[in-house]
Amino acid sequence: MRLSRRDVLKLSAVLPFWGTAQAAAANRLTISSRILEVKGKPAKVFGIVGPDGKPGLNLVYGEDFDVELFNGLGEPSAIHWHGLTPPTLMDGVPKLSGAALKAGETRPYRFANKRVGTHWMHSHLSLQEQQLLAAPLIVHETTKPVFDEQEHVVMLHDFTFRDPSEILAELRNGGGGHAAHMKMDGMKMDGMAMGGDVSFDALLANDRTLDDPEVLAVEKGGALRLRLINAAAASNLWVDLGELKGLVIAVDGNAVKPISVSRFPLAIAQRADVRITLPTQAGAWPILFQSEGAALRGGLVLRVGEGEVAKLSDQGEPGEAIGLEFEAALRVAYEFKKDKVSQRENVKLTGGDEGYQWSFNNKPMMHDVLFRVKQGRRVELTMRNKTSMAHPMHLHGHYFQVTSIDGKAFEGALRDTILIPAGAKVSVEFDADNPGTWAFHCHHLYHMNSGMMAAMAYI
Ligand SMILES: [Cu+2]
Repeated sequence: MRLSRRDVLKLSAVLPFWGTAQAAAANRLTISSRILEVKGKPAKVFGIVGPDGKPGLNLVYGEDFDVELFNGLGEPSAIHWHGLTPPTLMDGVPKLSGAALKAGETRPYRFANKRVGTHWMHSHLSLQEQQLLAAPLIVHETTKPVFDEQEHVVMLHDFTFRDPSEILAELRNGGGGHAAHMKMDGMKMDGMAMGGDVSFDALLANDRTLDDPEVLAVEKGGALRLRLINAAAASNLWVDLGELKGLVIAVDGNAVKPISVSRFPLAIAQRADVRITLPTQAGAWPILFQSEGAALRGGLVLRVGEGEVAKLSDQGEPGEAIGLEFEAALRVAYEFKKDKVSQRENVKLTGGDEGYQWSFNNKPMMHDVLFRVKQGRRVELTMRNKTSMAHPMHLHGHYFQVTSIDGKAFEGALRDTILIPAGAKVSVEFDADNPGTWAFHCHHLYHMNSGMMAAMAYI
């Protein structure tokens, strides 16, 4: 006999040995710390372990999001389900969606999940994300793959041996990479240092550095779907497929018209699904992730048969500044029916000069309401970047369509995170269909913790 959850609830009320009146959640996730060896040195980092003992969670479309989250750290934490559109109280942002989880606390998260695709989960508290407090969150379209293809998730992190609070303090005191960036900007060195203002010790792909990379065995002539997640705290990346070609079939979990690529950008917090058809001869093909504006790179190796894996350096040519050319080439996968825009909002991305103070419309924000929307409206949000750095902007609880870049309208991708390069103007549209108060912020961790953390409320 198969019991529904309601049956179990009823039964548990009459069967005292079940111990609790609540049905057990389908999935238990544990926030824990672990020791990771990076470049021969041990480092204490965090992680989120799923029901199968592996990082994160796999769901199938149609299945409820049903999680019991246990905080196994000796400090508070809060986990946001990046890419899902839960009710506001399940969104995992302290101050906006309830309190953080205390050390040792267990909390249920239950809601009807309406999203499919490559997503992730990460801490939304203090600087924990820099300490690798993140994991994949994959919602498969179907129980069995529709295509005959191998699937592999690649989680990317920028890693530092330093205490992130020290890095933030240094940035605020006018030091670190940011100082160099500001200086170069003053000297009008175009195209330089548009990206990273924090320097890192390693760029990890599934916790491995490029000098000791993950080697993925793939079939001769087979099809591979890479689910790439840029979980870096402060590094926009270039994905380089080298000699291989791939089709980007989804961004931020949402299908796009397949677009052929060998190199494309993946901003902080964004995801991309890339379908690669492998060569028919034995060999080894590195997939590289190059930091924007820095030499540091990471990667993994696809290996067919007995292909020899060459030694790779984790230093490459510094990645050029990421623009919006790739974004402008993306198209929503299907005829997208939408209402006429009934509300327009304009947000200027500002600050970053004195004392690393970032802001929206010249006001530093930490959970402050930046704008309000009315339920049922189609909202156009236009972001203008008045700063000298790029900002990956993320709106919680909704997904949006990219509809205009620098004044040029198009039917772009559906996303939850969009990179706004320095000087750029980008419009997105979304339906105000999920009442609550939602985080709207820059996903660069140090910008977010220095004034670029606002909220969108409902009227
Ligand atoms: Cu930013």
